[in-house]
Amino acid sequence: MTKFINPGLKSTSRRNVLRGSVLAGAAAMTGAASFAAARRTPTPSIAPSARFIEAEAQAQVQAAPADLSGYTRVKQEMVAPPFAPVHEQVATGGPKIIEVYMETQERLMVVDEDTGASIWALTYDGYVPGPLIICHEGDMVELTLRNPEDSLMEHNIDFHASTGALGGGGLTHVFPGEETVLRWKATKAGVFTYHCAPGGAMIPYHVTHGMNGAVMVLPRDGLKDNEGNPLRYDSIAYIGEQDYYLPKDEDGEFRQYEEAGEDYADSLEAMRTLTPTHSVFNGAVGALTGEAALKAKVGETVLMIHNQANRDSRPHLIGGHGNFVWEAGSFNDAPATNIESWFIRGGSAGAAIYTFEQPGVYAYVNHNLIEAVLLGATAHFVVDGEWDNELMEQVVAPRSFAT
Ligand SMILES: [Cu+2]
Repeated sequence: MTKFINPGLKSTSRRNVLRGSVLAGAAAMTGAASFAAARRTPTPSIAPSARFIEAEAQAQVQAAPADLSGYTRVKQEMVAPPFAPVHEQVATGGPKIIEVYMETQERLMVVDEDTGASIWALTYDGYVPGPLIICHEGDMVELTLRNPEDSLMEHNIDFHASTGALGGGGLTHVFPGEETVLRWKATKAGVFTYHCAPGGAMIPYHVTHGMNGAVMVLPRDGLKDNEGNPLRYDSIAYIGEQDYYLPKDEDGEFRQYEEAGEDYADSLEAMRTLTPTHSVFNGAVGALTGEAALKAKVGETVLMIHNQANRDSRPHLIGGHGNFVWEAGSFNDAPATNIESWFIRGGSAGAAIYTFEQPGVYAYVNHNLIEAVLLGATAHFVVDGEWDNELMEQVVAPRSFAT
């Protein structure tokens, strides 16, 4: 198997592959080389130079060790979205070191069964979005990130919830067959995105291939409403919105590829249009509708977490509301109340709480309805319970008004 995405992987020793820089180089060294060269478009890297990163790692070695006394260690088992890991809403005891394990997995995923559109998704634990991590403010998250030997690419992780070293991105580059451990302190309460950021054009390539997810940092005493009263939820619906830019052939059919990364040049060309072919919830068209629809009951309070690592969105719950909404994600701010649609900035996660009052099917959509209906950004909540005629009643069923 050729690990062609990272040009230095086979010919250069791990030590010499300077972290963070192969990156930008990798963009120009794959099948995209001719494409990139032909256009003479530079690929600026968000990452600083490899030398800088090395210096930063060295600075860590020389710094005083973190004081971990007073922390207790707990493991958090990752679960598949749209579900949330077992957690406390109000923290008990002192601060914790939350141990989390994730694997970078490259896997072929069907994006739309109707058209046969598929993608060699780049994922954390095989999921799009990556698993939801939950901790409390003042806790530490200690992630072991492993890249399996049969992977073709280098991966890392940038936690927007963390502080320093590109969100940990500068310290977590793992090549196939490598693992790394990163510990960071959750100092800001809120919901935050995380994503892979290997460098250069590989950053948007990995992010638009599914490599992103969310962390929720709860206040130690739990969520509060706009007046400071405790706010609790019965369940979590964790929704990751994913924009895909899938290459098409001359006949307009979605291209198929043999392995991860083979679509690189074609994908870059599609990405440059800034026009997604799909914008879906939880990895694929219909991933949260039909049999896979989200379930709730009248009276149930649901915390909806919406992650979008790359592109703006505007969630709306058709038939319901956002009773309490932290659209920018910060739990340090009072939530907005009773709003119809909220804004999720690309590169962030937001949260909204709603208590269902009527049974039926509610569509949770990106209220750019073109994206909801034509590109896939629709989920369904199927809600059981008693209908309330005071809230709504069909007084006259549709009938002809001709006399
Ligand atoms: Cu990656």
